[in-house]
Amino acid sequence: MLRTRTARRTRTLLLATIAALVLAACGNGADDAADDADGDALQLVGQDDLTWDVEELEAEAGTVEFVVECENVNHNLVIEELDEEVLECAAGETASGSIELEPGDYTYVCTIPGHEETMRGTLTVN
Ligand SMILES: [Cu+2]
Repeated sequence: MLRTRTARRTRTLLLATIAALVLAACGNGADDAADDADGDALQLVGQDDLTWDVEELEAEAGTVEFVVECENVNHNLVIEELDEEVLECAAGETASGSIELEPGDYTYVCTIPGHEETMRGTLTVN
């Protein structure tokens, strides 16, 4: 009798554990999806010394999303080859924007006068 109850309790515990694991796995899956959404965005910092913190980026073809944090100076982000501005960001703020890109090599540049020479990076789209 006691043994049966213990066995039942063990089985219940086991089922609860499995259910918890499954839920946790699903939960993680959702988190991963959210992370991927964020992870897909290319993160850059427009620095006060008029450089990007990252000068080489890679992305998958399609909608490419950028998130740019500006330190204490305004910047913008233009895909030079397409002469298309993806975003502008004000000093102290973070801006995001996206652009459709086919596979190829692109240059991302801040076109604010005086920035263009030093704020250049290479984006490889696969
Ligand atoms: Cu700039």
